[in-house]
Amino acid sequence: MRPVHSPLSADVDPRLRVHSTEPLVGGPPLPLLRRHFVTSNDLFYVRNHGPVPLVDPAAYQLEISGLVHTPLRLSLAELRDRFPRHSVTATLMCAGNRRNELAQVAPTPGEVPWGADGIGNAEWGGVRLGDVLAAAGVGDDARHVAFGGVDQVTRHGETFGFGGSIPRDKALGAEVLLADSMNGAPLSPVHGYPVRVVVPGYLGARSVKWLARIHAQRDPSDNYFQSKAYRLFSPSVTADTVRWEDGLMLGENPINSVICTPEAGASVPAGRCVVQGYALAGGDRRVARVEVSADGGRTWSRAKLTEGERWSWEFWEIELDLAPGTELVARAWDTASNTQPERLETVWNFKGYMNNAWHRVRLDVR
Ligand SMILES: Nc1nc2c(c(=O)[nH]1)N[C@H]1C(S)=C(S)[C@@H](COP(=O)(O)O)O[C@H]1N2
Ligand SMILES: [Mo]
Repeated sequence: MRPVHSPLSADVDPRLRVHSTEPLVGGPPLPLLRRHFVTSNDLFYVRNHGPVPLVDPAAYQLEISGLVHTPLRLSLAELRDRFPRHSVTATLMCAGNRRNELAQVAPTPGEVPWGADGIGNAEWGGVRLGDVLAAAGVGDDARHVAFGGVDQVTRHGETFGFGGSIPRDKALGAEVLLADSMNGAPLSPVHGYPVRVVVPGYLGARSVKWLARIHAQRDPSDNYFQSKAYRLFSPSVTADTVRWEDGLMLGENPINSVICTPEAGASVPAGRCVVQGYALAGGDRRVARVEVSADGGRTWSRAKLTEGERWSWEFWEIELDLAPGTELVARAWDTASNTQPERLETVWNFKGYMNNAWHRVRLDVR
């Protein structure tokens, strides 16, 4: 399968805020994102690391190898015919979501300046990874399942594929799909056509697009995007002092919440105001509570959770009295009683991952 690359940046919806064109990276304005519980395909954030590969569906082959009893090579038709179809409504979020707030502490040079727009919720259709792994027969010694994409990425003068792995137990979960459809339509080229992995509850980087290979193995992936990038370093580490092996391997998302409307800097009249946002829990946890403050975090009120699903974000809403000088703040708890840290300083890291500090929005209240 030789990838053919094409710049598809011109095809993206003009409402997306494009953070980078090559590779294509962009997300929607927050009020638009918060309008529909299921994000439309044209507003779903895009995070690529290299050129978009155009895969010929007739030539497509998915290889399943490694610590399996029966290695498999499946065409698109075989993948669809051999395994039952399932669908899961699930939220994907980039580990870099909310990175731009971290610049208030210190810059994160060379990283995509995501607002809170690196997230989307879609109904994914396809087959269960667990069913495909069962057909191949995963050996007992396989503790991790690794994925490789068709796309080629260049970093530090070297060109290699994008990849990552998840633990075996997660890979066998019914919620993990090899998806070929997104909200009822075939995956578009930028979102991974013809097949991508969807790993609900984990950082978006594990939901490998343009999937070419599945490899059962003893250890986690040694792909650059798991062994070096997408690792969490202490706030004291910088690009100059980094020892990559010290980074924590990212996996499940932390509990997070974001205010979407009103948007930061919006002019709003003093008095009653409806505040809306999203919250997301990681792993198999759910959002248990969202609180919002209209006075910078001194007093809090509990927001109403208006819409949610097992593997999706939770939409929340609250009506608050706004006075001049209002700073709105949001924080959430998950079902394991984890909550968000107050200060950006405690979560800052030089790669800018997993910012889940209290979300603050300053308004112009008149
Ligand atoms: N093959 C491949 N898969 C990939 C990526 C990539 O660059 N190449 N980016 C990852 C990252 S970091 C994220 S956040 C999600 C984004 O998926 P989306 O662009 O469909 O929103 O895809 C992941 N899968
Ligand atoms: Mo990401």
